Amino acid sequence: MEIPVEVMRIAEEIKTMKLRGAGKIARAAAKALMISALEYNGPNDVNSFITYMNRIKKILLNTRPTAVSLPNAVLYVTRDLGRIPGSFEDAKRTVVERAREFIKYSLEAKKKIGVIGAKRILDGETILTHCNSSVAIEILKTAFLEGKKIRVYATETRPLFQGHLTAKQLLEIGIPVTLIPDAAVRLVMKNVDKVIVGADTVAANGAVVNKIGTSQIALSAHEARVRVFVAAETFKFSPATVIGELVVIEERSPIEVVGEDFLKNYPSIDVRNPSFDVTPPEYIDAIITERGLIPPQASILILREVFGWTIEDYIVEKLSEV
Ligand code: RUB
Repeated sequence: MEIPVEVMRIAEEIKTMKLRGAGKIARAAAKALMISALEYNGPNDVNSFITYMNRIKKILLNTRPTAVSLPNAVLYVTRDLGRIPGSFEDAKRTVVERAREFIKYSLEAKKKIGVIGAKRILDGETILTHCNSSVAIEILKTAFLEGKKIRVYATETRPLFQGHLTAKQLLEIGIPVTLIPDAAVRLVMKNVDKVIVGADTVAANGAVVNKIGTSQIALSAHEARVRVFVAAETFKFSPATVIGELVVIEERSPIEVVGEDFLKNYPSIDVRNPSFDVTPPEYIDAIITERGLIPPQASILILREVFGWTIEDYIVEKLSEV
């Protein structure tokens, strides 16, 4: 059976970053699975349905490699399809229900993090943020709407300038914002009270993978004794890191860094474009999740809580499924 056009469009938009941000791509993947189940018109048996869903799972899992929110969403929606009692209609219905559940949970988690995170912001503070994290922005928005007079430094976030989006979104909310080049972070750090960033993946040891440049910002904050907060829903915690799997860092086209002409004119210059980096837990003061604020070292407890105490079995089983 053909993959629905809308599903292919969602996968393409994640790949080309028209849809971006770890939370948004997770919800988009859940939506794609829901559409796939709703539009399935192949043979009426569970096995054919599972084979079809597995094809879609693969397409979605191959869009972008770093944010664990995406595979976590896919596995949440499609877990144990073969073991659902009843007819294949029940399996279909379960996929649709779980996708809706995930999307709802994810949107509510963002709101909760906004409320929890805003408690850490004091009236008059200056916050620095990086890239374009909807969850970090939710915190800033909540604090602002609570009446706290805050200012924000937003880094432009080369090479794709997601910081421009952040600056525009903050402006819309009414928060005074100053856009700075990424390289200006250390210079302005003396005027910053807190750093708040999002996350694509949180590892079991509390290391945070986020947009390239985050670890330099954390280093600079550490030097200036400025506290660093990471806003991350629990579905951004990576179960596979519990058994030592490494997070794959996406490496994008060098064209995003220097443009096509430069690459053509200087073919022997090696240009690299790693999209994410890893901030060690020592440089993070707290991770703000919808379950509360935790020290990064407690990430393993979140993983145990969310994925169960038999997490190792869970991972081995899930990894072998895809
Ligand atoms: C986006 C990025 C964001 C996280 C968190 O990178 O690094 O900080 O995804 O976003 P990209 P959110 O632009 O490459 O997707 O808080 O919205 O989930």
